[in-house]
Amino acid sequence: MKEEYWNQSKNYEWEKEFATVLADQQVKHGGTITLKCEAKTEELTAIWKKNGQRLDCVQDKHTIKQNGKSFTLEIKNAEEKDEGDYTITLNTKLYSVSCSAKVTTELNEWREIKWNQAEMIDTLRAFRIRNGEVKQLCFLVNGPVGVGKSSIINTIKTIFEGRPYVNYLAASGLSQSQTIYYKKCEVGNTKDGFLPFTFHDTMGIQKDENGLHTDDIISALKGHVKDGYPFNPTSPLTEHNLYYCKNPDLKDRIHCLVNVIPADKISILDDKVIQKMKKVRDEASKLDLPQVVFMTRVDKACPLTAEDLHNVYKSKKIKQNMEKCSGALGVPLNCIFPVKNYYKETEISEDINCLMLHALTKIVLWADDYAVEYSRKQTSAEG
Ligand SMILES: Nc1nc2c(ncn2[C@@H]2O[C@H](COP(=O)(O)OP(=O)(O)OP(=O)(O)O)[C@@H](O)[C@H]2O)c(=O)[nH]1
Ligand SMILES: [Mg+2]
Repeated sequence: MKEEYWNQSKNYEWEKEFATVLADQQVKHGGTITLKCEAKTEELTAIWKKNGQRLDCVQDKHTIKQNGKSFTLEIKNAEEKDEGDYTITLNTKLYSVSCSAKVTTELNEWREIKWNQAEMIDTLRAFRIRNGEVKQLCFLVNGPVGVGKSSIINTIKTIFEGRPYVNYLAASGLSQSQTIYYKKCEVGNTKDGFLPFTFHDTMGIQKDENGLHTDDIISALKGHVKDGYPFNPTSPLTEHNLYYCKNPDLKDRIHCLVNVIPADKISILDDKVIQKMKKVRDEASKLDLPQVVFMTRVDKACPLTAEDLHNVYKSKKIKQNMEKCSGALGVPLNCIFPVKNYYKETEISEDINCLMLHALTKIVLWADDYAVEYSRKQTSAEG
């Protein structure tokens, strides 16, 4: 009978009983969630529910208060498990009325980013390589097909050109790699000067034998692959090939391996692709090479981040994806950098630049350390 009455007069009763209703809450982790409403009449009893189940109150966490017409539920030390739909049902002798609100939590910004590009650009332009044997630090981008490898290079070139740069072919949604040559890309220009680092673009890895051969990446890490080499998925480079560098020295080698993983597709990457990337990582580890992950397409993985890039280190989705990346490839979290590439923008975005510059600044320093350490080891081995 009570239920029937409620169904028939839902809107009327809702308006009749509530002076104010519960409001949705988005609270930072560790903060306090306060759900509050006010009834129009007194002598009501209240029942709180979470996701349709009567709320299981935990001491020192949940506090339920009723003060005359005012009803409050306070949840201290907000954490992810407090998320959900909260409902208060007010009971009179005759009928019940309810209202609900959604509670979500957000992370405190857990990695600090400077959202001001000028200082980072100046620092990188002023950067000098410590090891005199090396004129340019070399980064190799490695990852599955169509994940934004070439776009990373376009984005970095865009930052230092000060205008959108699209020379390194970035393709849309294809299953075959668009990059088919080993391509060395300088950063900067003759007018403003070149930066002391280069990026080496590669073909994408595929689950089958159509993609980049892992032996070719491993040869490239050691400096055996010359610029312009046309990748051959079925037959890796041998020392008889024109593009094979027989005696590479430190300047020909790669100084940091940049693995590229798309944030929106990490869960659906084929295990065979991950295994190939791990094989390359293992070889890079044997060479003591710094290895990082640039996690692209953060805008596709998280609507909050797509709306405002400043949310990238507050987003639970992004953090979860970074953790997945870390688990899949065995790269520690502090070597994983979420980035967004230019792909549809025709104007410069300082936010896109800053996120990329943050990552770039780190890898330049780590590659520089590697070059110093490489020579030190060689000298001590010779001596
Ligand atoms: N939304 C979004 N799209 C991106 C981002 N980075 C790259 N893309 C898009 O992803 C597609 C593939 O980008 P590419 O840079 O060609 O990828 P790739 O890894 O070099 O691809 P292959 O050379 O073919 O293996 C293009 O359509 C890009 O515009 C990003 O951060 N966000
Ligand atoms: Mg490419």
